[in-house]
Amino acid sequence: MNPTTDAQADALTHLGWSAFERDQMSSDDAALTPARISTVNRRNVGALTATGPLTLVADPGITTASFAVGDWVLCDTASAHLVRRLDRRSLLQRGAEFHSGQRQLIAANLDTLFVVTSCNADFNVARLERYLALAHDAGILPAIVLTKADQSDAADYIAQARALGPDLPVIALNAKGPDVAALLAPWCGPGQTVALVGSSGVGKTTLANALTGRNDDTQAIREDDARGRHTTTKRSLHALPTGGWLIDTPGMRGLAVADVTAGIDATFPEISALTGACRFRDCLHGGEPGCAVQAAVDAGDIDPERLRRYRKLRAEDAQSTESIAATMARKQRTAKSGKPPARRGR
Ligand SMILES: Nc1nc2c(ncn2[C@@H]2O[C@H](COP(=O)(O)OP(=O)(O)OP(=O)(O)O)[C@@H](O)[C@H]2O)c(=O)[nH]1
Ligand SMILES: [Mg+2]
Ligand SMILES: [Zn+2]
Repeated sequence: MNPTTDAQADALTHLGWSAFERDQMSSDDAALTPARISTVNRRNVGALTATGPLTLVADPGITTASFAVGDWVLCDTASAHLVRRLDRRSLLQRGAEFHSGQRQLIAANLDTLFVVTSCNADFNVARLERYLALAHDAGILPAIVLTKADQSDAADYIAQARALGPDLPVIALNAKGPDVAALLAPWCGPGQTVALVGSSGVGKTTLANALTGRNDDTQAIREDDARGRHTTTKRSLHALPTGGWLIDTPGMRGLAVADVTAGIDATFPEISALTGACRFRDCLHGGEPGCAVQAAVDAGDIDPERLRRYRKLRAEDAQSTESIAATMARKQRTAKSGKPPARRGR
């Protein structure tokens, strides 16, 4: 069974392999090699094994979109065939389009999510809360990284980010400065996997380069509105000299939530702690009688803006969750009847 030597076992542990993955292997898998996906392409995936990188192809009919960067798979190295994917410790995904009933995989087996924004016009509390909801729902520790602290007074941005949660790490820095690795070291230790997410131009690749020692492309943002130019176009996994792993991602344009009710509740703990005390079990906290949340707003204990954003996310989530359920039911019906799905617009 692979790994065949101690050195290979060490190399696998270095890649982030743990008891969680090992326990999923059976004696039938003896001839297969564990590999961690480093890039997902249209027709194949790039992967790292204990003995080096490989390009793998899955069975016909299995779309590579069903794999995420960070995934563990078992492969046959001789044929470069991806045999099966192991269960994930965590999976970060987003609603692909508003209410489309589909989700897009962002990264798998993450320990920490660096939600990157800048001390400029990119900073948006509602968007940060969306990222936090996705991370919390996936059981991934979020941290807010505030870049461009060298270009303006960061104090107000730091205060707004800190207000998003008592246990939420907030790190303000200059991504081009000398202390990036030291500031982010607590989340980059051996076996740890972190991903950088955020809008285009916030400095994800600048941070990645500082942490990995690579020299991937970065590009200046537009002066007028601080928007980036979508320089990074693919997700990719890279080794850190600290023994951890880092996933850089392309700037995200939209961030829909879908089926992340628990994540939204975890993002707004001061609100979700009270919802059980509302008179109606399905209270939407929008003026119903006996609403404990509204009472806390009236008493000045809950920020009304937080409640407004919570309700908006919950409503969007409910609608997307319904679309997902409908899509799945349709797929199941199709699978049973053996008929291809009806084309849209008919
Ligand atoms: N002064 C300063 N400039 C920064 C900082 N972080 C990033 N930049 C600059 O911002 C621009 C955009 O940085 P990138 O690293 O390309 O941004 P990105 O998030 O990877 O963008 P996409 O790949 O498009 O998603 C570059 O010109 C960086 O040099 C920072 O903390 N301070
Ligand atoms: Mg980039
Ligand atoms: Zn209520």
